[in-house]
Amino acid sequence: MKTETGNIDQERAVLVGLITASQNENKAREYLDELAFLAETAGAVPEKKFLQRLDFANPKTFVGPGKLTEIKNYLDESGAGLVIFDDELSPKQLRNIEGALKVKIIDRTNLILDIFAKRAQTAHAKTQVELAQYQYMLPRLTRLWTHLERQRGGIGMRGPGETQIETDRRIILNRIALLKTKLKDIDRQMATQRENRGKMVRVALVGYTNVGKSTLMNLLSKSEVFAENKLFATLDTTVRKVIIGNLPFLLSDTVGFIRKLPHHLVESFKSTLDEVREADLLLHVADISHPNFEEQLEVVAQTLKEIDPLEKPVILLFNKIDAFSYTPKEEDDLSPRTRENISLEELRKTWMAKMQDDCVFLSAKEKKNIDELKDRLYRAVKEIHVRRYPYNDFLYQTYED
Ligand SMILES: Nc1nc2c(ncn2[C@@H]2O[C@H](COP(=O)(O)OP(=O)(O)OP(=O)(O)O)[C@@H](O)[C@H]2O)c(=O)[nH]1
Ligand SMILES: [Mg+2]
Repeated sequence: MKTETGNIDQERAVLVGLITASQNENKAREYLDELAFLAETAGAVPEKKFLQRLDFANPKTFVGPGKLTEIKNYLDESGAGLVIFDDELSPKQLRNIEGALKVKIIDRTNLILDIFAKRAQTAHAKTQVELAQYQYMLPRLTRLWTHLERQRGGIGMRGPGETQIETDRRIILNRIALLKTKLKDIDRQMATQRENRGKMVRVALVGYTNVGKSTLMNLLSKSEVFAENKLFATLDTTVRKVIIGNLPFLLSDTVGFIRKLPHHLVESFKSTLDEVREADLLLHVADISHPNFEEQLEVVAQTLKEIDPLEKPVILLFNKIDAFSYTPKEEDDLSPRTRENISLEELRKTWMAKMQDDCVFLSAKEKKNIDELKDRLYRAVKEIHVRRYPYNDFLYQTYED
């Protein structure tokens, strides 16, 4: 389907975010960096960032009128053709901002949907994304039509009649219903497939996007799952059989999470996430070299709670220790310690205590501490197996060589 963002490939982009009571300047900057990474993943070229300090977003134009003029002046001078906002814009905000800036406007939700649409490979992922896109589009229909009118160069032309919008709404509602039925059918097929996998212990890799889940999957299962330095490299779940020390289990690689994952997307990706829901053990992967890894851990924990309120055993995997850097503090420096002043060893102690040893610090890329990971994984899978088949001593004698 035609996405609402249109083609933003190679488009020079301006990014806009807010500094609020709950989002200090450092956080806001990190969020804009993440937005820039998202924009690049979608093919745009971010070239300028605007931040404004506000208690809450302006209900009419997101930023205040002064900032909007500043952005407009920049656009006029530079010729950049795209503005990306770091939050979901209401239909009203979108319309007003578009009217004022007269260039293509997209928001964070729209950008994520666009990336998902580009990356979707299977019929399943495509259907899920299309559903999310239509759901996003529905309340914004009026704007879509005004958009079309303008493209036809109809200055002063009358907007589309209510009936036109109504017809279009009905078409989209029908399409949504159809996609939902289609997804239900696919879900049923996939549930059967999962049942057919038998009673093997199931382990799922979960985590923020770009932390190295697929790289770990490839390492553990010696398979070739697509991994690269872009956001949302993985959309479809891959399941592989892995054997550690003669103990077989199923390992699945899943879609990465992100801050403010569009609600519709979580909804429509529910079946992809069944893999997570039905897992016996979760391997929560984090990128310890990322300045914001602790918040990323929190975002993932929250999203997991939404998907699956049942508490599952979790092992935390702190990946990318090879890329971890820190600056030791001078002894006479009395300013408060920041994340940059904390060593890997200190982090390890803190998290080991917090997780009661249920964590492993490793590097998937440089294959550091992989034996420790395999050992930890073996013990965890075995524990689940023993609990499930308490009388199956025979199996255990053969598994433990
Ligand atoms: N420095 C370093 N980079 C790593 C490590 N593990 C993975 N990477 C890199 O991190 C990037 C993302 O890796 P992926 O395995 O695609 O990450 P993912 O979590 O599957 O990402 P999504 O599927 O997009 O959610 C790639 O460029 C990897 O090469 C590591 O241990 N150290
Ligand atoms: Mg991946």
